[in-house]
Amino acid sequence: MQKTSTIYVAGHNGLVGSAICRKLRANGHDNLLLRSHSELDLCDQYAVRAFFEEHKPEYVFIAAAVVGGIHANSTRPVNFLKDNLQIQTNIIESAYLFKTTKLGFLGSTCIYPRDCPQPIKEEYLLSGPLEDTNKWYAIAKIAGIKLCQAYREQYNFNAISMMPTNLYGPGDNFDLTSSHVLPALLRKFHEGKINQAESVTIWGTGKPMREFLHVDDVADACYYLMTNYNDGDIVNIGMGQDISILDLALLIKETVGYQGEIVFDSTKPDGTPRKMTDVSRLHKLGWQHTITLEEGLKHTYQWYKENTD
Ligand code: GFB
Repeated sequence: MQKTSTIYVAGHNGLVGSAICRKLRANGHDNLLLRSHSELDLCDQYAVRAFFEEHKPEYVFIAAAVVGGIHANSTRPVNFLKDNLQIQTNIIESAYLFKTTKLGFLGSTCIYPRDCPQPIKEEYLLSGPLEDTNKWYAIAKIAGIKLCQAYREQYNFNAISMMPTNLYGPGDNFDLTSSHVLPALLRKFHEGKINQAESVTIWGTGKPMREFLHVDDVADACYYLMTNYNDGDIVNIGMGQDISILDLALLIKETVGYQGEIVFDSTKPDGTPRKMTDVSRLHKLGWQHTITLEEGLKHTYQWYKENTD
């Protein structure tokens, strides 16, 4: 990617897209092509095609997707499956048709089977049944990977697929019904502290294990792969360390300075028991994370206090 290359970041207002834009700008790439949802509906095939025909971006990051936590995933199956299939298919097809040099597709580690061995190697894809609470999203993302691979195989189109683990950071969604666990708990403990609540409720048993990578590390890895990797095989983006939801809650409680109790809502699902990436492929390619969970949490909590009511 040259400094003057036209780079389209689909989803630039989202958590990952905005971090990718920060990374690109920090590295001197100022020729960014950005469209908000109201300016370009990515589910509209004709609008996407017209946009690509007019602007012919040389590089494309697909960070646009319908995303959400365990509750949103289970309650909006059509959006998680249909909208994501449309968004990614429209962009990949148009990028190929209008001669984009290289495309980077962002997936998720929920593509892997629910009960696969840990840490999760890239080759475990499609080796077993998916987790029920995120199967719609997972199927859409698997289709996106396969479409990138199909365009590479049939037309030699340089599309790569990157699979970030659970991520968090500034610009995250803090809505308690649709968010992921980390922003939800930051908000719950913060509000518990402000309101001097006796307890804060966390969903499920607290036993599931998750891996959390700061979004600035994710953006750095995506940039690294876009500039250094040209293969059809998927690449995990993670730190290779996980933590139980209860330990995460305790860490957030301490970061926020909340003094009350933690209680569990066992009517809410746990989801996948464990999801930790094997990052040896990424490490071999030359990239490692730099932001620890403790540092990232402090930074994100600071951002939350400065940017939300
Ligand atoms: O982050 P999360 O919503 O999604 O939930 P997944 C992770 C774990 O945290 C689950 C528990 O065991 C939740 O029950 N949890 C505890 C909470 N308290 C809360 C809370 O207040 N809010 C939320 N949201 N969870 C997502 C997938 O799975 O991971 C997506 O649904 C995507 O498709 C994403 O792949 C990365 O980690 O279970």
